[in-house]
Amino acid sequence: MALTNNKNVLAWVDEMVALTKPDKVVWIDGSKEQLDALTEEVTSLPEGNRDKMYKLNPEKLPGCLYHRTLPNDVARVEDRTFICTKKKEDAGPTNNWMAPDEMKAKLVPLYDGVMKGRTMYVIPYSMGPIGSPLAKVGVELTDSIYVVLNMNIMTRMGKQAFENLGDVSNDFVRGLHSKADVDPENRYIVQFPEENTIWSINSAYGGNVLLGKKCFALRIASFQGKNEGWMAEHMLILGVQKPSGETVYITAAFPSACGKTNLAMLIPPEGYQKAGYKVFTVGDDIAWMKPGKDGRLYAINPENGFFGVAPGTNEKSNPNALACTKSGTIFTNVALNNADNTVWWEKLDKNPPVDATEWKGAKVNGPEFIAEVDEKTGKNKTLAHPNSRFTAPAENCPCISPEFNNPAGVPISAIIFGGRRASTTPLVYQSFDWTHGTYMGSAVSSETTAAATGAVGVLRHDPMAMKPFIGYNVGDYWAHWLEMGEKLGDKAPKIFNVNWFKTDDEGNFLWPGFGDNMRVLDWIIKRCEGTVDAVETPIGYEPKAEDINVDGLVYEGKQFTSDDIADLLKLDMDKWESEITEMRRYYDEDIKAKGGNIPAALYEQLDKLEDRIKKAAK
Ligand code: OXD
Ligand code: MN
Repeated sequence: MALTNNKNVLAWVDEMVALTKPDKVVWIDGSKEQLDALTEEVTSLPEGNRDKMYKLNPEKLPGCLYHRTLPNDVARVEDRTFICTKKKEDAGPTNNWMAPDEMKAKLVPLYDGVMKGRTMYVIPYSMGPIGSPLAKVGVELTDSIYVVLNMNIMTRMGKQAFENLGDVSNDFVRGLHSKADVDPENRYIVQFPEENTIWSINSAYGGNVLLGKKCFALRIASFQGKNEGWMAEHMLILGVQKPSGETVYITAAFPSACGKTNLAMLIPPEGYQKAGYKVFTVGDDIAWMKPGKDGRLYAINPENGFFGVAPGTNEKSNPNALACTKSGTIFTNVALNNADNTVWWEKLDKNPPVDATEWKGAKVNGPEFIAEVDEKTGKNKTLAHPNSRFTAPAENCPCISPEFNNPAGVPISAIIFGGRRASTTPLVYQSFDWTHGTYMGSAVSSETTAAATGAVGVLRHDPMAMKPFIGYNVGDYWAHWLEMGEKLGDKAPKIFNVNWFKTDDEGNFLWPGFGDNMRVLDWIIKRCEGTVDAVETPIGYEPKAEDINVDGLVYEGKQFTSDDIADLLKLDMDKWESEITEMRRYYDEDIKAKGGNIPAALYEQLDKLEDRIKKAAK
């Protein structure tokens, strides 16, 4: 039975039903009975069925499910992701583009009758707390129970989502997903920002099919934010509660594999804990931010769960994330420990299960399998896929913020950018102002590592960590950042850049990272409060070495000193000259020459930075 009287929703569902021709249409109300029945259905599928999910050990992992996707369907597919605006220039140089009509002409035949013999699930969901002025409604149509069960964790799903919409509004995002034949040749993840519409076909893997996440909350929402005066960003949100009881909120944008979930769930070093500091998680991946009545920038996490990378998550690296996965979690493409029907992934612990099923479904002797070398890649085999995931409810998180469901969001004091840089970029520095901070965001780049194929140490530009997620022209996106700064004026958050990944000549990390990043957050908070000085350098404000607290910081068996901090802050002007040359090339060749409207203010920032660096290099 339809769960809304909203005519726009009903008309669109009818239209999509006519196109995809399902045998049955089921509206997802979000009730426990309905979700339990779907769980029974999908776990009762016969062995070998592509859609099958498995129940895990009910004592050790209550309410947890396991699923594996096809080996050709294990990650987001940026080369098959499109922004379809009427004009090509509106998609800009960082997106694949096709005209909406042309794309629909291609996709309509793929969707025509694709749900024959299947059920269409109509999923109403809210991105953001129900009733929040910052929240938005989406409806996803899908033929996958896996999607329904994941959306239940990642969003506020069910009929209450329609409360925000009412009977006449047309302000909802229309998402159509079909796993179709999971044919990689015909896999498309398509955003039509001008129509609030997403079409995804031929994938059954999380990032491509949970349409509330990257497709809506970043690509479509960034476009909406530009038009409506707010920001959708690839940022974690955390709160640092100080001994006084006051909490300072910070967002941070890092490219993938740079530790966003770890920072969001940071456990402060003992000294900080004893002094009364606590870190609370509001979000680990996406922030929607809008100026509040008091003129400050407020953020909500539009999601309701964490879609995290499993390998590398362990009791030491992120005990809070691990705790999130202990109940009500869906695991995708990790390995199974058949001895007790639990899960395993690389670096969970040092004991791979002996009786294991690797992520593709083969029964193996875990330790022996890992020791084997893959002839093609020369790498050790892994039991879990490197991009295997957990989908865990936010409410499981031991350090979830008490403000997580606050409809007003949390006021942001600082925005941090960062990437993985072996050299050049210091541990932390602050922008001179918002415009300079916007330039810093546009210059975010991260080095490829030995773990990935291709050359090592190659810079990959990822402005604001949003390269795959900006739903319009990157130049207009930067202009929007500048406009937001003007609107916020002196209430704007302060902007910082961090680099946890500086190495010595042998490639050893110079900074311990993880919980000790609290020491850098401490300085950032003091800068926001105006209680600590800084050194003015050509690239921005740096801490005085002695202002980064190293009490009790023992790294690699040795007490960390202010001299070690000084090393992490040292600027090599030759390297910065190369950095500037590369940034100018990036702006000119990768962005401007390809139709990116770079704001003059950013070119000015680049010129001024170059001047300062050249003077300092003399
Ligand atoms: C990502 C993710 O790819 O969050 O950024 O899954
Ligand atoms: Mn992400």
